[in-house]
Amino acid sequence: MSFKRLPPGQKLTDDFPVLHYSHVPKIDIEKWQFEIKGKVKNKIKLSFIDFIKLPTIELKSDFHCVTGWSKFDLLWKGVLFKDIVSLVQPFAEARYILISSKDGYTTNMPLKIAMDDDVILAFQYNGKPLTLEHGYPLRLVVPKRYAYKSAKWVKEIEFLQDEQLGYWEQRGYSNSADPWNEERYSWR
Ligand SMILES: Nc1nc2c(c(=O)[nH]1)N[C@H]1C(S)=C(S)[C@@H](COP(=O)(O)O)O[C@H]1N2
Ligand SMILES: [Mo]
Repeated sequence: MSFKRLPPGQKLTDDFPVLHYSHVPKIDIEKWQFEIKGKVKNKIKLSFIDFIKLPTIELKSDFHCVTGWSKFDLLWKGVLFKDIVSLVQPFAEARYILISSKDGYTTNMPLKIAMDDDVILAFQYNGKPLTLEHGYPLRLVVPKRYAYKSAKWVKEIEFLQDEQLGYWEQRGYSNSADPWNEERYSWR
């Protein structure tokens, strides 16, 4: 059976819609910090200048919002999440992550999912810095999950032994969120 690039129930769009649960936060790039905390050997706090000194890559991936739109071939530049993981060295009991954003949004996933080789902390889209509405200065991109896992305005990632649910995961959206299996709601 061939792999269907467009997941079931999704419609392809050419533009790049902007979607978030609340407001676009104010960002002061001078004061901005990215923090990794919790069950890791090397906790880190990086300014934006230091973050972009990490080894970066460019990659293309698709994007699938649970409300039904998908977009193909988004070009991101940033740091692979698994490179961050090598840097912070999680303890063996760290099995989950909780991502927190400047607008108060949170989302979560098993560390294993975030270790996939297409999961990136992106600071550029299509060769330009992220726009504020798409998550400036830094967003997570998790192409194989519905886009509510792709947190914008990321400021903190906590490594956890026990799972903690994020904003939509607490409100009836699927925790696993696999688009090809149409895991949209937690009561399915
Ligand atoms: N911080 C934050 N990240 C977020 C959201 C949000 O409300 N706040 N919404 C999510 C949802 S549901 C979607 S579809 C995508 C939309 O990303 P975009 O606005 O760049 O298209 O952001 C995700 N990341
Ligand atoms: Mo979404």
